[in-house]
Amino acid sequence: MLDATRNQDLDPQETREWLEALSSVMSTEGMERAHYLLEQLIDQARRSGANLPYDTTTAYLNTIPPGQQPPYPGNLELERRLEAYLRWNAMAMVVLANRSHSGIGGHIATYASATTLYEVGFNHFWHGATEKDRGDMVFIQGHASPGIYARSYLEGRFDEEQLKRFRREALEPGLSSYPHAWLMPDYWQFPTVSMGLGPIQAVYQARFMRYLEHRGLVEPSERKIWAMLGDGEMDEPESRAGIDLAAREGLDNLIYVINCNLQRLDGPVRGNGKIIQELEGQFRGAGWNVIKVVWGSRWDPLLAQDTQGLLRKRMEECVDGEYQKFKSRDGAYVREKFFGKYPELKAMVANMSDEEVWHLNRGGNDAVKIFAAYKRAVENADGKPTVVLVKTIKGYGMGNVGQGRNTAHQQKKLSDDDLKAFRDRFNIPVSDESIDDVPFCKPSPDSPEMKYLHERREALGGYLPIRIEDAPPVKMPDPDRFEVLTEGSDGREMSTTMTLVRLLTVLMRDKELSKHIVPIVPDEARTFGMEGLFRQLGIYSAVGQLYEPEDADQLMFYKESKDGQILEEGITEMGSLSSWIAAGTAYANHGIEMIPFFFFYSMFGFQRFGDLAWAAGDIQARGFLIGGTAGRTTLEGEGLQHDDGQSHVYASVFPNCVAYDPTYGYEMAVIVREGIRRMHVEQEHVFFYITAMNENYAHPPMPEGVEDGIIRGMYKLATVGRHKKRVQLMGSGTILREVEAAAEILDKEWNVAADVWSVTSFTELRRDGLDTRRSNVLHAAGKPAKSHVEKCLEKTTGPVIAASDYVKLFADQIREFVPRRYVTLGTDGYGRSDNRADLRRFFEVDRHHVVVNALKALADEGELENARVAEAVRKYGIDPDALPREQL
Ligand SMILES: Cc1ncc(C[n+]2csc(CCOP(=O)(O)OP(=O)(O)O)c2C)c(N)n1
Ligand SMILES: [Mg+2]
Repeated sequence: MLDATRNQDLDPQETREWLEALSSVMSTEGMERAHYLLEQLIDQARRSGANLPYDTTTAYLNTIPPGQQPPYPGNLELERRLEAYLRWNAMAMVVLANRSHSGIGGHIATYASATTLYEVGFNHFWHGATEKDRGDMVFIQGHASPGIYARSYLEGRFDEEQLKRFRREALEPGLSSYPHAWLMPDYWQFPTVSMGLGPIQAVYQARFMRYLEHRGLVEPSERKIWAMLGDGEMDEPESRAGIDLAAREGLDNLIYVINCNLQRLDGPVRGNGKIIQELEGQFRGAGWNVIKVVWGSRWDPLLAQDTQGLLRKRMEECVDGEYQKFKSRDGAYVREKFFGKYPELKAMVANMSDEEVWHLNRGGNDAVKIFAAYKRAVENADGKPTVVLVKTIKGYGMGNVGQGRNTAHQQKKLSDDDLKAFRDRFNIPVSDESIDDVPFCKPSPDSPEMKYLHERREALGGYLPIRIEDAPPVKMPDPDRFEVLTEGSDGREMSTTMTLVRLLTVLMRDKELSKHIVPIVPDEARTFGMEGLFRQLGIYSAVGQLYEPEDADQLMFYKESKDGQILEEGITEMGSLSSWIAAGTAYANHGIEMIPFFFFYSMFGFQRFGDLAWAAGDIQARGFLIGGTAGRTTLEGEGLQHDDGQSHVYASVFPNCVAYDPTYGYEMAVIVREGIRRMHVEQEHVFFYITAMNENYAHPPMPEGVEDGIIRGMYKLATVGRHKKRVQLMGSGTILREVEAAAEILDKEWNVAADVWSVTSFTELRRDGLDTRRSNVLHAAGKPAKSHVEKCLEKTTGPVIAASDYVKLFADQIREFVPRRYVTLGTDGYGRSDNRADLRRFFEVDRHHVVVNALKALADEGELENARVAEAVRKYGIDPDALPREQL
């Protein structure tokens, strides 16, 4: 508990003396000295045993006092006019879209609250892409996109027809609801609309820029990363997840601007508190520069008069719920409720009209205040990231239907009266007759406004947002680099993870290729046997290595260096994926193709970072995601929270994720080679998910002619036995080896022959099957095409049995394309800890269950007596009455 007397002044005379002393130091010796003295005083008190509660917040005032504000370099009058047009057009887009299709959605209130925040950025700070570099990276609040489109319209980048296709993009080109690089690849850079994914991505983009500089891959530059964020959005854990890293890494190229309009979707962000203060405390505590822009210039004279601190006290004691309500009412209300609480304050505004009281503006509606904050943020070079906390008004200018209303976020329709009020409020040249059409408006091309708009962007290097893809492709590595795997392991037992690490080690010797590679691990390198790379490649650290590592005398010591190549992220899969996204989009953001390999525990992959991976697909990140220790039964002894039997199912729903579950080293080699070719040579917009296991076994050399099948998803590995009865056995990942063993048993013990198929990707097989089917439907009169699965199986006989280390749904994906009886085995249910053999038996994917299911399929085909199946169940000691695994 805080001491109750803490904020009470027990001796005002003494207080004044101390404060005067401080003022005198500030004026004669400067701020630095004053700061030093204060630190000394606090230190002395602490050393004497005082328990001084640490306050991370400052007064509820602007961080930059009026005296320190730089002169405004722009033409405020022209900017104000331009803002009015932007506000109108952004609103018109949403209103028109919802008139033609009620329910199409869109947001007015977000941009209305943030217009000036964006305009000061566009007019004075945000650099476009030039010959020198690609300019600043600006993460735009997703719901503000109508305003950004409105600006592009004024700039001539979009015409009215395009604006009319806002949120209508399915059958003809239109404007996406939100920033989606996938849908507007020449325009949007960063998908942000899933709350919280923008802020974390921004941190890692800022860090990756430093990484590229330190590795000498790009020139050091003044480029900044700006993240425009919502105050409600900051509640997402991901929004704050990267802020400690940003401070630790000294990312003074990173600026967050948080639009504190005090509201989220349903209502106030912190009705009973103050979001600005809360965020200030958190960011200061994390080591950021915090710049608060709370009050607009119209408050300056009042604050200057506030010698007794009563106005400050009132500002401090009001909570956000009240501040919100003030702006949803009128000047008389503010006079009564805010100033009216204390007679002295009431007197302070006695000479002001209600109108003037109403126009006491917030920081976020004052370009001068915002400019001062942004300027300080970009000039800051003290090794700290900066957050600008700006107080704004949700639905500003929307009048009774929006401003400060709890319903503002969802407001999409305005009546004629509301439109007229909006028009009058911003002085838009639309007549009463035409107001019902909500026409888009722009000043004439030779007007001072339009000249100014273009001049400003020219001065800053060009229009934003813009996304450019012109990175040179990488050169395909020499084919013999892959021989390390295609020639087999010569009987040596190793895991597919080890095969991949071996391949990576060899690829790193290719000087040309290796500079593009970015290995990323979330504290998991030893798990995957990658510690050898620590020494070989070094772990990236912005400051190098300031200590002698404990294992310095070892061959594979823990080497950190400024030009280190490995990103050792610590235990953050979200952070690591953000790094992977930054690397995987370097082709667009830096003009250089990078090849990230992110190794993680597969269970903590898609299941944990699914939404961020969705954003990675949207942003068209390219690279390899490696799900290590994958499969429900390959990981011995770990259990429920670690055993992954579903990541491939998650991966299968990402439209541009190409996923493989290889078994043998040569399959791994072919897949990685294909990944490099498709993503980094052909520059397709796909990413690869490859599972890698930690079960050791020998890897055979690559058979002839299987490469195409490996890539397509299945190929014939072996034919076992010569009998009349025949089955087709499919397996993927480590379970393929159980399937191979089952084929031997079927041959030796049951006189059944089997063709064994290695399925490297059920998911790719399904895609091919669906494409084939669709094409046959649409070209019904032509010769029907066949899917790869059909082509593989058409010349074979016997029922088909598939087993994998994933839930049955994984193999079930191709059911439609299997021309005969199809039985799938998989690991449905929660994982548990045990050894591999027992786990496989438990989940009914071991060789004996494959045999029993094959026999049953033959029996169902009438080729075998059911009694023989029952005999097999007995023979292998399988309990016929055990509960289904998903019930255990
Ligand atoms: C992860 C996620 N959850 C929920 C939403 C739905 N949503 C969209 S906007 C919004 C409120 C945003 O509030 P805030 O961040 O304060 O933005 P602003 O007030 O500036 O509109 C919510 C809940 C979302 N887009 N993403
Ligand atoms: Mg908000």
